Amino acid sequence: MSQEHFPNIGKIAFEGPKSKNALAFRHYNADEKVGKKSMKEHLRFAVAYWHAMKNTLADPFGAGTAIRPWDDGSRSVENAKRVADACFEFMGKLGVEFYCFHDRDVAPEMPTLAESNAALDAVADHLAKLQKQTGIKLLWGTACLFAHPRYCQGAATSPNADVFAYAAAQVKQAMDVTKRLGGTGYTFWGGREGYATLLNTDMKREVEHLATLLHMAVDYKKKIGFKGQFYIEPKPREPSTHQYDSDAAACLNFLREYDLLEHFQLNIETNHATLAGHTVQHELAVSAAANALGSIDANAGDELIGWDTDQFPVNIYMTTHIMVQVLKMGGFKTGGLNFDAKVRRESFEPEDLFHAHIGGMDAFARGLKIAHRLLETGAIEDFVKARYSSFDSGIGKKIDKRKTSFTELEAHVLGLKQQPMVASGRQEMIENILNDFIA
Ligand code: XUL
Ligand code: CO
Repeated sequence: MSQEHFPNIGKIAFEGPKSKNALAFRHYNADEKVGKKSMKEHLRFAVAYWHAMKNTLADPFGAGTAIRPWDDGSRSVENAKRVADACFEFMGKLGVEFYCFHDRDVAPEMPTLAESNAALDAVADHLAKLQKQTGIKLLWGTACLFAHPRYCQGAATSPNADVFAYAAAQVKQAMDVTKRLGGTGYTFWGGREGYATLLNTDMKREVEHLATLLHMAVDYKKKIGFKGQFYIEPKPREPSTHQYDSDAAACLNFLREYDLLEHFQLNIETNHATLAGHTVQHELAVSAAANALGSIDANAGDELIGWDTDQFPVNIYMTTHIMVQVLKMGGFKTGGLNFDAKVRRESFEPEDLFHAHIGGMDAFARGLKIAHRLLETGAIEDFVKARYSSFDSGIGKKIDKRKTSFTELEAHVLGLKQQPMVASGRQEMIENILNDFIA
């Protein structure tokens, strides 16, 4: 790391809630204990290489605005190494301990697979060096199977077998590199695994091909001895009209149907949940209930814009809801909070990358503390437990244990002296309790 890429910015320090310094943390205090673990152990923040380092901030209506002095835009290994230097300087100053990348973020796509592989290998050597120097680790790697025109009709679900093979080859290399860099996970986001119209699509065949690719990935994982966790990242649409991995429930069903469930967990992204018509806490709860909540792509959408705006998470209610789910499952094991978020097109200076991540980290630090207090007092949990207590004994317990029948239940009801009376759900009271903790 020869040249400094953020010369005007030093190490971001925790200065407490009263600080007026925009380049300081007010709530994220890495080593402060919340319960048994420190904040950094709970939150396991990661920088998303594609957004932080490679996003030009173009949108469908205009060119990129991002000023990124360390990136000359050339498809060279030399440029890729300089971008990596900038990324590690950025993460070091921010105090983020993990990063995530696609193969084509860290290294350029070349005219042939052999050349692309060589470029990626060369950059991976450099990344290994930077990881060693800084202690920063790879949360997960992935392959970009959606940007190149060859993938315009899908990768594993392309109607063309050579394209499928290309995707497999790319995943192979990306897995090799992820293993080499000690990645704790590997993510599959089905970038274009879906369809634009059913009129030209053999859906069953395409979904089977997707399962085939994932089975081969499982085999290859065993073959090379990669110990990281596989994740699937659900998203309902965009770029396709319909994506096969549309939400957590669809992913879990797909994984079960094709005997893949034991090999995969889910990487839940906030705004993908919203696009699927769910809250993020719903998607997290569905995943956790299946023991499959692995990692989180932390971002946010915009209530007024119906597409994947990938904004930084600043809503304390949302970070609280997320951290409640994370704490309830006993915390992350291999996963973490990956900021799959980009600064706005209007926020084009390098410094904006710091403001964005500081905001996201502070919002999650607050969410963590609030969620911890909430769960510790049991204020809401106790209410929920009591709400279902009729299943803890008597006929309820028999239902719970599947030890009864329609005949016995009919007799039970015939013996009741009055109509069943369900207690109030007290939604408003519970919402008020939550507000008290957020205050
Ligand atoms: C796209 C998205 C991806 C995945 C990784 O919406 O979220 O960046 O996280 O491929
Ligand atoms: Co994502």
